[in-house]
Amino acid sequence: MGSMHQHPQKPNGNGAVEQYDVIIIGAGVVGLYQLYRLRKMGLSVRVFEDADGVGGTWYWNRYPGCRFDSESETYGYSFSEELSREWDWKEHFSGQPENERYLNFVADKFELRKDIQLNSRVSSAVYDESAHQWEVQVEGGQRARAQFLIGAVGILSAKYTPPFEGMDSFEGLSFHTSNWPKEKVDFTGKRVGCIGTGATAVQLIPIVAKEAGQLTVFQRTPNYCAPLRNAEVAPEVQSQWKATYPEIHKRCRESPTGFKYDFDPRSALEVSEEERLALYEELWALPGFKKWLGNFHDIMTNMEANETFAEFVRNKIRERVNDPVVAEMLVPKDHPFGAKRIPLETHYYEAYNRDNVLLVDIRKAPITCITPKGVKTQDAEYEFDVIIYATGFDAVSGPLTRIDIRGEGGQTFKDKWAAGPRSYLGLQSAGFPNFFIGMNSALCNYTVCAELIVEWIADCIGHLREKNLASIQPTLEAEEAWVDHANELAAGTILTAADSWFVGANIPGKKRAVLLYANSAREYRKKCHEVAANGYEGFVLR
Ligand code: N01
Repeated sequence: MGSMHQHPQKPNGNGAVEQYDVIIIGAGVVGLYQLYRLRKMGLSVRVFEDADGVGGTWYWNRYPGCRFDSESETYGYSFSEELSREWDWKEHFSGQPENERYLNFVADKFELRKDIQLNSRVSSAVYDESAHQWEVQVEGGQRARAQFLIGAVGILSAKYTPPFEGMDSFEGLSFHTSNWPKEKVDFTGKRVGCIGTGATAVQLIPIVAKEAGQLTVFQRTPNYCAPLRNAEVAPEVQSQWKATYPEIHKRCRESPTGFKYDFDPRSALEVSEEERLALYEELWALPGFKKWLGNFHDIMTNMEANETFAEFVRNKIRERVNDPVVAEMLVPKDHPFGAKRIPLETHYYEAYNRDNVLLVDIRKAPITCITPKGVKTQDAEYEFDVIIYATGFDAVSGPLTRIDIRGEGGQTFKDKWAAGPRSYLGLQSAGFPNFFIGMNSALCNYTVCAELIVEWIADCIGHLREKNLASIQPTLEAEEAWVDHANELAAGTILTAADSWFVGANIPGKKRAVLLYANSAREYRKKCHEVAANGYEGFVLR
């Protein structure tokens, strides 16, 4: 881990307003590269980061088992071949400690720390229309101004904990998975409750189950989980990656999902059942997401095609769980495969074959409150030493609307996005000039499209400065057309067919709206480049 002293210190808030060319909120995957890119252009940049370290998602999510499920050689940055060659990935799907080390390595290698102020949570950002500048307020009183503001806040960073009655009365230890303590939590012999069974819980449950005295899992909706099949990276594979990184990166940039594979162009319904099952078995045996994103293309668009794979997965679950009653509880029946994010797992279903693991269906008997001793449902009370809230995030819009961002005429970003994301290309919102949304909300391997966004924003800022222009924002027409287009695309898929964070349905009261851009990442990249090449078509430059 890099040394903290290289970071600028947070001033006490009584000083003058600091002035930069660009302010970036967040030092995660996007923020770090954005800083590198803008600084190379000779701009003065300040990054404000809430945490006391860099890494974003990989700083906060320290729960056991946390790892990405993109192939490591495709998740790492592609912008520096030197970096790619210097870094050794230990596992094919790298874990949080290594990912945090990687991002710290990046921060050190490119000497990013001197422009990153840690422990600095941005509370508000207000656009000064006459000066074409953003004024940012950091908690504690510090103020800073810049022509450009970039919200590199991550799509899954605003944690959501359901407001269960009595939460504060719990006498044991409790935490949300993205606020996991830095010190190792010792579960030995403990009675542990885990609320939630999304991708996070699916990673931590098998590990906690092995350690804990008793683990009780509270499940509302079962997921279609598929085997990750992680492994250590053999030295010859590492060398092979290093020798071919340019090709690997090119392949990811050109693929429709940012991964090394494409959907199968055939329909699941045009082949014989035998052929279909043969492909399903073949995909199932492979590591990673190919079983989702390398499957017949129409499993994401056609319910009948989808059902052929959904049933295949259900049977795989049934095969792995010894108790048929528990197995049926774990089998999803109320939504299609892929309508929710598919968790990739390692020994998840086998955890339920252990004597010390109990699965509780809270769809049947919902949680009524948290008591000093544990969790109470409609029909029982469970006593715990530790409660884990694996209850997810207020995705995509949450991290932005939680900051008091005020654009032209004092309008708030929160109001602007109240009915769902309103942006052009996912990059800017009309009424908020010079504010860039630095997050990858495309359906794309995170770093792959994150790099696209960073580079697009950097080039755009470069263009404005070169032409001596004061501001850029989308026209309302371009924005409306983009929102309609994004909604139409999603409506043509099965992504809206479940109550998940994809549509904001996991947050009570949040307006249901598509939060992800469901086009092929290749098309998205093409569109972003075209818009820039056509003189920032759809934007107003002043
Ligand atoms: O969150 P989730 P997550 N009472 O929203 C339950 C990424 N990620 O942190 O499904 C009871 O998926 C909720 O139940 P239900 C990935 O994109 C990536 O697991 O709404 N239960 C659900 O079971 C992922 O999709 C990686 O019925 C309540 C769970 O809490 C995203 O992060 C690893 C409840 C929340 O699941 C979020 O995953 C981990 C309530 N009131 C995460 N409210 C990798 O890269 C919610 N729940 C591998």
